[in-house]
Amino acid sequence: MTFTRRALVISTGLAAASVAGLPVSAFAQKKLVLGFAQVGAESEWRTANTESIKSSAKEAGIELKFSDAQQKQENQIKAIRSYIAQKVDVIAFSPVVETGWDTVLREAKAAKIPVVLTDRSVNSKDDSLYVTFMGSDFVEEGRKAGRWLVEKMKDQKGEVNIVELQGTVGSAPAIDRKKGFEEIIKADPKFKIIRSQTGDFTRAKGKEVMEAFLKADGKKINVLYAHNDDMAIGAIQAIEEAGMKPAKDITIISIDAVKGAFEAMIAGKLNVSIECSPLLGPQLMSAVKDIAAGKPLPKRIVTEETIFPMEVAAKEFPKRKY
Ligand code: GYE
Repeated sequence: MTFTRRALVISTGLAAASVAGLPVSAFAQKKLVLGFAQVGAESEWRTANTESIKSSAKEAGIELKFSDAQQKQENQIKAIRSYIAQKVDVIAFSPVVETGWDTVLREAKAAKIPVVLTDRSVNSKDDSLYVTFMGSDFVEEGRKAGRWLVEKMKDQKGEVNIVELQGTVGSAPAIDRKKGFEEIIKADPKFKIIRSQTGDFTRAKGKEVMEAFLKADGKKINVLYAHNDDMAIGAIQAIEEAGMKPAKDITIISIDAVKGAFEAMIAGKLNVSIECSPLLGPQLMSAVKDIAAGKPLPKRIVTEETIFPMEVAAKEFPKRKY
């Protein structure tokens, strides 16, 4: 990610009387149209995120044009171009990867269509290309995972061999969750990441890659760090099929805290899940309305989150919304 909390206080500088060069009244008189270019449907998190965006658009009376890019950047770029051609009022998207967006974002800017980033950010030098970025602090999520592990293993004398299932290559959550986790565990040389590979945030790939890890290292593996719950759930299956006990023979940490993770924790198969909220819809709709009303927005809106170890899973489960 290119910017940090520092950005929280920086406003967009949008003048109250006009939005993207149009008078505010032009927005106020008609139903707002939002074009949203979603990443895909790769995980339980993503499904909950899509549902949050669709239902809150409806509730807010905003017309939503929605597309699913099937985890391909070229599809997202195509969708954004079609929203520009359709002259929507606001474009929002979760960039599948961090880089390669400047051209299409410049096209949106030239067409005077404001862009909101949700969930994932872009790595661009020009932050005038979007109004705001709302979503989680992925580096901090990685740190939380690391801190939980350091505490859990504090009495462990020998080496702690970790395998890592990374998210989509080049995506902000994969880059940042790795970075935050490494930053914490490097304080003690007993922690060693012995293998690290992408499972593309899906159950199927999480299982496949874990099978390969187990084949190569088997009983040597002490810990699995998965960048999301779905990959951890896939890996749990692989661990069981290899005749080992998940969360006992191998300590498992993952991120998102979706229902599937709670079920796994309650069944005693996952040790901890770090929360990452997909419920960004209401926030996005209010940002769309604020933009239309010419209100300035903070450049960065950070989602507040916590962590759920397996010991609290049964108690917390009924309260979970995704
Ligand atoms: O953790 C993962 C999803 O970008 C935060 O994408 C999101 C991540 C989430 O596929 O499950």
